[in-house]
Amino acid sequence: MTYKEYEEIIEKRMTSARFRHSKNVAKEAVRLAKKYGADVEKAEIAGILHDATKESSDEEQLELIERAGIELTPLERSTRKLWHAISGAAFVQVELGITDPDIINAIRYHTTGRAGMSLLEKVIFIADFTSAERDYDGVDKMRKVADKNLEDAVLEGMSFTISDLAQRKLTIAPDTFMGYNEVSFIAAAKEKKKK
Ligand code: DGI
Ligand code: FE
Ligand code: FE
Repeated sequence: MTYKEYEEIIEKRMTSARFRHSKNVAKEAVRLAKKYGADVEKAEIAGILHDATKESSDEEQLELIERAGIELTPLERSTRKLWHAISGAAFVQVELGITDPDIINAIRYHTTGRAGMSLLEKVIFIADFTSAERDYDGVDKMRKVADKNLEDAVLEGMSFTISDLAQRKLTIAPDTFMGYNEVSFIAAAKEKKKK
């Protein structure tokens, strides 16, 4: 299937505002992929599809997850915010027939991130933070860092999410803090080398 065909499928699954977000993430993912040498075509496809199930019912999401043979951990099951990334990865496999593991993982981990992210996973993770319509406090800084260094941007994004969740006393997924620990450790080692 082509990008345009995926776009048509996505448009029917969500409000115009979220569709606009999805198109903006695809566009930003293409920009970042070109800048950092990721696969541009995969970045555009993962970008348009990343929130495919964000507006699907709980029942539909759980069914997709089951059909894809994915087992939720107890924490994942109890954190509804995390479902759409998992059910989105399931949707593109079972409904669209996508088999590329990098595209599937980019969708699967776009919300939490994780340790050992691929270049494409990082591109989608960041594009979701820096897409054109985003206007949260700190987005300017995020865009600046994303234009300088992708790893620093991942650290910035994960630190932003963890601070926000901790502030609201919400559960933090292990993938989120494992990802954070990996990139913060690497950043600290880099700083040490400079001295
Ligand atoms: O789908 P989007 O709105 O474009 O963005 P997203 O997929 O990053 O989802 C953001 C939401 O997910 C936001 O409300 C924070 C939440 N979130 C991200 N990581 C975690 C999380 N929520 C919990 N409880 N735990 C996490 O680790
Ligand atoms: Fe999302
Ligand atoms: Fe998104």
